[in-house]
Amino acid sequence: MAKLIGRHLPNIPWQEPEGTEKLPVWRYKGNPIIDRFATKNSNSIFNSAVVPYEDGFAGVFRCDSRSISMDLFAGFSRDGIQWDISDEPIALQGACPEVAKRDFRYDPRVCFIDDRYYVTWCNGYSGYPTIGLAYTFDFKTFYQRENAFLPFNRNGVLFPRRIREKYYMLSRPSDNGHTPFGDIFVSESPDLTYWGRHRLVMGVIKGDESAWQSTKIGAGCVPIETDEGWLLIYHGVINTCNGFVYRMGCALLDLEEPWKVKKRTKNYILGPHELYECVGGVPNVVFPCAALTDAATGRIAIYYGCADTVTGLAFTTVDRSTDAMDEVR
Ligand code: BMA
Repeated sequence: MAKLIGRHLPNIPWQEPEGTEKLPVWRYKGNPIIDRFATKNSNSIFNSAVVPYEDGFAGVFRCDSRSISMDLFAGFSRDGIQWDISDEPIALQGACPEVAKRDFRYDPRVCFIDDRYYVTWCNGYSGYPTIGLAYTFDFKTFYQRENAFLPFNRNGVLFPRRIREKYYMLSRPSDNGHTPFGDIFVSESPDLTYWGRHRLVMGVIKGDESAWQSTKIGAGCVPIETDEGWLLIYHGVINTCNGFVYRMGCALLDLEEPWKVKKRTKNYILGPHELYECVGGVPNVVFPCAALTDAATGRIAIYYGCADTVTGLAFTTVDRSTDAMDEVR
């Protein structure tokens, strides 16, 4: 039985699975929790990240506007389910003008390290996607730092603590379009500015052994520390006659050498089955970007984008997710 390491979160959003639930992950009955029009000018709100904050929760949300401009918006919630999201995008401060130029911003992740909340996202730099980085103490003022990597890159996800004195970030090198390939890498940094010692963590699985993850994969939620390893919830993609289909899987990474995969799900743990996951701006997408955890009970609440349109909530436990994994071949 794996154990979650970390804080107790007695107010974690939670519903027990019904007897009929067969998959290791089950949906919140009130899904979607965030509607596409939840802010004044939004066309869609999805692929967003939340964390515990004060006696409730805070988050950074991807809202695409009705002109289909992609940007990041801050929000707050008392219960993690009803969200109050700003109508104005986050104004990033403090970066050198070359980095601060706004191009496009999407798919945020939020990671608490030491004393502050770091935000990573896919940041357009002169038209090229790379990993943007900023931090905040209060979800009101955000300070931007240097982009983490050269283009082309997406799905930058920080580890929530230093490993052997170094920061670690997962990422998925890509191209400038709707990337038809992609594996997960990890990079190390002494200071969150200079990144190196890049290592392959895991790749797609070719053939039909685990075909849902045969085209590309990318890190999803901030890795969750357990006594058996880092639990990584990620997305996997298959290319079909009808385009890409995004599903959710999980893996267990070595605590000290996080490029070493101990186990990984052969079967997906959540796929686009409900109407709001199958129909929308981009059909057939579940895209995890954040997880809340409660070390006392082993509960995990996953926030995920649905069909690039709305935001969903789903649940698992540390036992159910680790039991769903197979040994790595
Ligand atoms: C990826 C990203 C995600 C999106 C997904 C499905 O490449 O752009 O933001 O959810 O495609 O469209």
